[in-house]
Amino acid sequence: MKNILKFVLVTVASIVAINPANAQWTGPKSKPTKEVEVKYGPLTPPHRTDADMEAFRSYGLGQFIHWGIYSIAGNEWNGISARGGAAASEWIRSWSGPTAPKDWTKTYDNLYKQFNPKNFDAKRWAKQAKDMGAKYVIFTTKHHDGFALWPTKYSDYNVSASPYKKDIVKQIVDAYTAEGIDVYLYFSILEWNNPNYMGKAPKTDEEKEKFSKFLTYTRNQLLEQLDNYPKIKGFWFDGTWDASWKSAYEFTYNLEKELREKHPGLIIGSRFRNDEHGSRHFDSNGNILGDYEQGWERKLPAEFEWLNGNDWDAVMTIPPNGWGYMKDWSGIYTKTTDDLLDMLMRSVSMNGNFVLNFGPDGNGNMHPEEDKIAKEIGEWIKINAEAVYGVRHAALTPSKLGYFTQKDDNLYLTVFNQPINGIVRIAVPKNAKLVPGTAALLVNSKNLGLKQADIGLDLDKNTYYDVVLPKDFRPNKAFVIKMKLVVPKAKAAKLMDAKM
Ligand code: JFZ
Repeated sequence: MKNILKFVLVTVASIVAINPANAQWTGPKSKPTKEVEVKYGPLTPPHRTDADMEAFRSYGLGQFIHWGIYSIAGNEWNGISARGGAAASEWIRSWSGPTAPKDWTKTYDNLYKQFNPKNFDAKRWAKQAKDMGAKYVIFTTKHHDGFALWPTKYSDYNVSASPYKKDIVKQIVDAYTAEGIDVYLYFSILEWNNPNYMGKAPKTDEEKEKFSKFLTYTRNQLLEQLDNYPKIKGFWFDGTWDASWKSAYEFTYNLEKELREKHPGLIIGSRFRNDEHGSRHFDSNGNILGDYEQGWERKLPAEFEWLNGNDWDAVMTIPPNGWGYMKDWSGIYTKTTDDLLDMLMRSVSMNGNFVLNFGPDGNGNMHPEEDKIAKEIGEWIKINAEAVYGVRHAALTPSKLGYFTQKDDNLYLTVFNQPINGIVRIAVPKNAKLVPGTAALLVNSKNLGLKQADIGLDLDKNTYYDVVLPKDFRPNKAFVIKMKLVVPKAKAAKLMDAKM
């Protein structure tokens, strides 16, 4: 009887887990109501407090780089655009339909013979990232096409077979580390052209043998990366959604353990593995699988509560989609520096990191628009760094004007929407132990007028503090107001309410 009950529970749990409506990683998450037995659950506590994890928590801004042989194409071939024919520029190998060039897959799989990025200079990229204000970088060591940018011993399809020959990953790790930027390696599990890889869960003995070879290969490559690049801080896994990988939950559990033992402090997000019921990112009981939630991709949480107190980062493209180099940015909406700063501050105000993607071209140059955006973000952060790094979510009513961040008794409001009356009104819960005492602009350290406002809203739980902006203060970029939090002076006088 007990066994039957367990079977029913487990079956229901796995149906729930594979239902596409539940496959959504983002958005509010409800905790499962029934506890299920989970053997292959989290390997680390939900809120690590070691120095590496604390560093992750204070990064604020990161840089993502998608670079590989897809960068040679730039989302087009012989002047014909892959838009509409391929899901994204780094997916161009799977270009199909009427616009796809003849024998395209074959052409693509031979592109490595042209990979010779003559302008590649890891130090230049690292310097740019530093000037932009990035505190970590996530670099694609191998994307879905399987081409390795390091000289792996476990596959010939790697950079040493290209005319460029040299180890790219090593140059990235060294150059970024030298700039004080932490390095995370992006690693795609799934490989499109590996004969031992399959999407479906292996069934026959032959399939099982093939896939177990693939698993061994994956393990070898990951251990090799830890051996070659001991300075890295973490892995950013991708391509882990296929049934084959999901069926290998025992292997992936042991592999995660092995990686962590080999490299203490290693940070791994929730996109690496699933439990034995097929539940990804969070196990069947809603516990996070990994050190931070890794499901925020090209979307940001609307509400802090959705995050359930988990660490997280969001990765973002400048174009709507497309992570690899795209030569042609015309006719699509590309996010502006203001858009991206807004997303950065929204993320850090909710205890997350914001990771901006760059897709350099086949010669090793960033897109000119990326250069411009990196420069503008850096200029803004230089002035407002205090509000960006090492800050936490502030437990205040969200402001319509921008985003709050907090560090000890410093409260920051980054204003994106300029108030028409020149007053930045801050709602503070009436029972708050600390309230704004002084206010100043970060841009010039000028003190601003601050007074308690008394407005009548029925059953209002807040009291209001008005920061008065200088008369002719009309900036054309977001600005930060820094406030010192103090113990409130005295309770407001008791006023009589009408009896009705
Ligand atoms: C993956 C890759 O396929 C893509 O090329 C890029 O590297 C990106 C960073 O990661 O894309 C995904 C993965 C998961 C989702 C969407 C895009 N998802 O589940 O929403």
